[in-house]
Amino acid sequence: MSAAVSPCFASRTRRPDPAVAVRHDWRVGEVVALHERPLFELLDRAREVHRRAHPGGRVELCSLVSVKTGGCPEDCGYCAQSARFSGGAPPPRVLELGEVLAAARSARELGATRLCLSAAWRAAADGGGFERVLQMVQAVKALGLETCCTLGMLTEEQARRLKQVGLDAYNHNLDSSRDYHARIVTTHSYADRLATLRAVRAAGIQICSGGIIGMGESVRDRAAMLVELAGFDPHPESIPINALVPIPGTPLATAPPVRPVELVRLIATARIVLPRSRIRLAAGRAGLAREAQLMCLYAGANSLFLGERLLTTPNADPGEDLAMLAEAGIDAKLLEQD
Ligand code: SAM
Ligand code: DTB
Ligand code: SF4
Repeated sequence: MSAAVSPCFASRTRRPDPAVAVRHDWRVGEVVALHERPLFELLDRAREVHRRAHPGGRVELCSLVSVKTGGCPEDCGYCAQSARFSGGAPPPRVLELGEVLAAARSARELGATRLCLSAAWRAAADGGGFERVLQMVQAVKALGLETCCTLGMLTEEQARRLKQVGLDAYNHNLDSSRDYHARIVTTHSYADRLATLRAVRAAGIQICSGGIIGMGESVRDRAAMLVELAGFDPHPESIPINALVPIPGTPLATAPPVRPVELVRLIATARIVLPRSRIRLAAGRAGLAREAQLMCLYAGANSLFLGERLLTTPNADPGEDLAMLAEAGIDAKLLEQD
């Protein structure tokens, strides 16, 4: 055997190709047309971009902790945490630092490199709760994990304070197109969400922003959301794609399930439109066959939520997830790697 590096090994160690085109001027019609290409043509194109922009092919494992669950005043039609659809629940509390640290250690032992702290707030309120989240971020960072928060709307000052304690990323999803968002949420606007994303970017925190499919939106709405995200310069560092998990009692409780091929098409389209971003195959994996999930990873997803629970709903089994990656020969991202 020659000692030459095999093509496979080479592709695991190459640097991202700087020549991959990054555009901020996508048009909605163009993205719809891409999405509607014959499936294998779309996949071929997405795959080529993916291999060039993410040559290691590593998948990032991120875990979630809900530090304040439920009792949210907003009316997002998909959400289990809106007080409007789950009246009578006891008032929620913010977890103690020790509880979050225990969750962070378990996540790290499982192989996660990032922890996302979520709070069901309309907007992060100044005061004890916010101060405690700042302590949590600092303590989770000290364990060697990357940190992400999703606390609702943020002011520039709050974003700066989160950056000061070392926050890596902030999750705030556009969820859908501007028009369709207004049909799902009435208590805050698309402009509010964009303003928070700008505050996050201005503070030097990475943007994590994506959406949900399966709320009755059209392919055009999905494409319009990708166009909004691609308008950021640089593109958001990470894009979660959630398949609706229908929650009893919410307006979307009886929405028909998302067909896996729709998820594959959207991920492939997102990979082409947002070549360098990390695309997170987020909620909705619990009901997806292993083969469907692998198709999503093939199409360009390179991150998963690892852990038994998402926020209020069960996630895919972590042992199954690790077995799926091992079976396919996909490496998990280690800290400080592509
Ligand atoms: N309150 C914060 C906010 O609105 O940004 C953070 C928490 S919120 C639960 C984070 C995201 O989770 C939402 O923007 C939505 O994309 C996703 N999500 C919430 N409920 C979901 C569900 N039932 N199915 C799929 N995704 C969901
Ligand atoms: C995101 O886009 N998806 C995650 C994370 N960001 C915070 C949340 C998914 C929540 C799924 C429904 C639930 O468990 O309540
Ligand atoms: Fe749920 Fe966030 Fe909307 Fe509150 S703001 S209802 S937590 S998605």
